[in-house]
Amino acid sequence: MQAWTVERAAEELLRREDKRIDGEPLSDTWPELDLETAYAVQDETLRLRLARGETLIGVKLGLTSRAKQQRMNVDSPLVAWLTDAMVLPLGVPVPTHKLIHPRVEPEIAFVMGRKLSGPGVTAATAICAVEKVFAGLEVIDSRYRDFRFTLPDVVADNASSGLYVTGSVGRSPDELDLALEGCVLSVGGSVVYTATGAAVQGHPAEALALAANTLARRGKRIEAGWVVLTGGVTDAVPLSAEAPVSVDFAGLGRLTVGS
Ligand code: 0L1
Ligand code: MG
Repeated sequence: MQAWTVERAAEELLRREDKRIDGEPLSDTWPELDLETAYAVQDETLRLRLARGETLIGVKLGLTSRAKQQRMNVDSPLVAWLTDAMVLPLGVPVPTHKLIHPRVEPEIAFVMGRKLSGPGVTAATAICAVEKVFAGLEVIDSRYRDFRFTLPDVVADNASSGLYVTGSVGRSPDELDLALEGCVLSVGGSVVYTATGAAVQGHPAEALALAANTLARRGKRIEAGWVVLTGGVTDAVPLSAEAPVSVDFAGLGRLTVGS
């Protein structure tokens, strides 16, 4: 087998995504894959996405809650990219024929009023750059069989990006205590997980600060108008044809996705 390079790995991950096939984690045959190289693969997949006409519209954090870290057996958060092709319009069924093994997780989403550049960003400065907060549901998908991966694998795979939907009404961040924002995830009307926003790094604004500071190490920043998904508040649930998945947030409202 040919040796992996950043370019080959990026092409392979996008090939799996486009053909809707999963495969073994890169690290199985590329044990030298470290975090720096994995972010280079992620950036190369973004370059390829933009070259085929997608637009960069934001960032997503992954594995910012203990629930997600424990489930995926990975103990650090990560940052990845959002493009316009990942937007699922409100009320539109999830196009499962384009996904491999979709799972759904609740997210607290920010829309940025101002740009945010690290280093040295704190949660307090981060939240001042947020214009509106929205309820979100992310439909994650993985190009790795059974979602089996190491941290560098999932970084390279753009944090299992798939699709996401946000609610129609945004709230000002000063209207809410996001650490205490209650979140109930239900499948087919039955409650599966509950949490509050504090599950996300103690406060979703901490996750936003972490994204800005992590991006700064790579010479990048969060732009005004971007969407930031702060990471799954609870573990994800599989999306099945039988039962829609809903989230009820205390202040941000309700969202449902189904196929
Ligand atoms: O597949 C995964 O669960 C990794 C991405 C994590 C997404 C999140 O925590 O929001
Ligand atoms: Mg997520």
